Amino acid sequence: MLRPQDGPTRERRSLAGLWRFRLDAEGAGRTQAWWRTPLANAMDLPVPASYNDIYPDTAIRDHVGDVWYQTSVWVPTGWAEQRIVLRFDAATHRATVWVNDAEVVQHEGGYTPFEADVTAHLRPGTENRLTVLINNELSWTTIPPGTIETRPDGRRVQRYLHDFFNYAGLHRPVWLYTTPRAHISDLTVTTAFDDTTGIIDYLADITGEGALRVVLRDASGNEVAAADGAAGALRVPDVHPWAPGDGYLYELEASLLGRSGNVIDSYRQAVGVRTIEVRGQQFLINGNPFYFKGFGKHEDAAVRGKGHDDVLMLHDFALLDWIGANSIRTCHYPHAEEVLDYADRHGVVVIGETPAVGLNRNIGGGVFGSGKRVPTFSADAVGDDAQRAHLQAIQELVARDKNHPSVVMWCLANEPDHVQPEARDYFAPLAAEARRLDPTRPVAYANALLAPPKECVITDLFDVILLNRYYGWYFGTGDLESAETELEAELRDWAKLHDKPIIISEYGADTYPGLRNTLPTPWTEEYQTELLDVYHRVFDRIDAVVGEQVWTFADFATVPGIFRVDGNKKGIFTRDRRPKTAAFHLRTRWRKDQ
Ligand code: GCB
Repeated sequence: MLRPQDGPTRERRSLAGLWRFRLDAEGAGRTQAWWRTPLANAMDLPVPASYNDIYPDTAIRDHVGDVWYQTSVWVPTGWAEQRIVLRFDAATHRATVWVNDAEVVQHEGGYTPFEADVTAHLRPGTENRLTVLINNELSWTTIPPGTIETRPDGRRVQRYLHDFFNYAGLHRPVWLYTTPRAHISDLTVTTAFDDTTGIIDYLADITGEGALRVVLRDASGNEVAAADGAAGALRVPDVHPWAPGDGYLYELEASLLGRSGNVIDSYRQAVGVRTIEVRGQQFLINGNPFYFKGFGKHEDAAVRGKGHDDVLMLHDFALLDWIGANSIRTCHYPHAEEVLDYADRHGVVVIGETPAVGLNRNIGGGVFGSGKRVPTFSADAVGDDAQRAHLQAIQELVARDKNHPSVVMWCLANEPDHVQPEARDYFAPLAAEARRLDPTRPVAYANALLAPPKECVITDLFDVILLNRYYGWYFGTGDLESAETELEAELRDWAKLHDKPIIISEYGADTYPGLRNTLPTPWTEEYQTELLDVYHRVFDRIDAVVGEQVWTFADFATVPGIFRVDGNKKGIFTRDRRPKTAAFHLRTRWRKDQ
């Protein structure tokens, strides 16, 4: 799916700003057709942002159900001959959209973009009303799943098994953009090497008539290759590869040409030439073993919740650079496309994750249950509908991010039940579909310690083993000696059982900033630092370990609970991005070879 862009044949208009907003707990707006008139009794709300934390009002923060957004847009008369598209980069978790009186699109899934051709519904030269109904409910048919509890007083409370606050709203930019009527509708690029020559395979989808021509330019703007046709291969001698820490990008300009050679449409696509391969227990980028250093990371901040913000994004990347991280996992959902663009340009490696988190009735909010197993994959919990939603989430993730060189692997789920035999039937088609859609990237899922390695029924469906481990925290709290021996024994088991690389995709300890002790006791800054040391000693002794991603980059919001002190505090940075002691420690380790 192509991102909106400005260019000789296209124009883009951001709809960021203050919209009108209204809660609708009773669902009255659907029957009363609130999209037909200016939204009554509305308040202001910024887009993009989560709506939950803007006002100090629990009715908004904890709202379950429908909310309405509305704005009005002037469409210039100059757009009259163009095709006009309305695009939402994300609406969490589902949306219905009207332009003036017409419903134009519905979308399910809170973290991938969707759009509608609104040419027939917008009136150029006038002001147009745009209304969005958003619903934040999670159920056993949604990804991520959840359940709604009705309290004795009639209040509906959203419950879920994942460990982050259920922020909702228009989290990412909203665009109106134009394309010519005949246009380039999609582009797919994959890259390879023939010795020092880069090979770029491209495939364009075209709507309407026209001939396609592509030109590839290097980062200085020099043309290095060109081809004609909707599909083909470009060869670039002495190619400058994209590599971790070296986000070198070429630019592919695709032009749709009319009979006389006139440019009907043109689209520019950044291309990083690189390969990914899993060979035995190694993860190779451009044929070189790569070791992941970094974090599982949320999109989360005070006030804006999960709202995308360039200021915060840049600051986060600056901190990643400061600490010497080379990679992130986009926990636990696809992050904003701006994040991937930045990672492409700066050589940051990304594990892209779907929103399939909490598919496990034996863990709640990161906390393990009683040990008595409850089935997760069943008709009354995660069943066929959830699997269909999960499949769609995978398809939309790959469609959105397939061309990003920074994305080196797809993580299809975080901590699903991996022991229940039905997990295999659930995951086999999903892994197969991810491979079919993108044969160039490995697939994985992040494993929680539910059972010893040999009891996992799905590892062989995947290419890389991602392990989220909490020895010394949830298991053997406070006992770092046992943590070291148990972690090592378990990792050696995995390495013996499977000829696959292992990444520790989560490890860490809640740490209350400023809580200090001469003895490392849980929640202190000393404990976080020592726990990381223990894990690092183990990683360094096991060759199959090809990466360490600490949980987590920064403290983040969760539902209230006795395990959470104003949110999850496993951040190496606080929620306002101040370093805890462990940050300096990690910096020493991660920067030592740089
Ligand atoms: C996990 C989850 C993550 C939680 C974390 C924790 O295993 O993957 O979402 O936040 O543990 O801190 O409990």
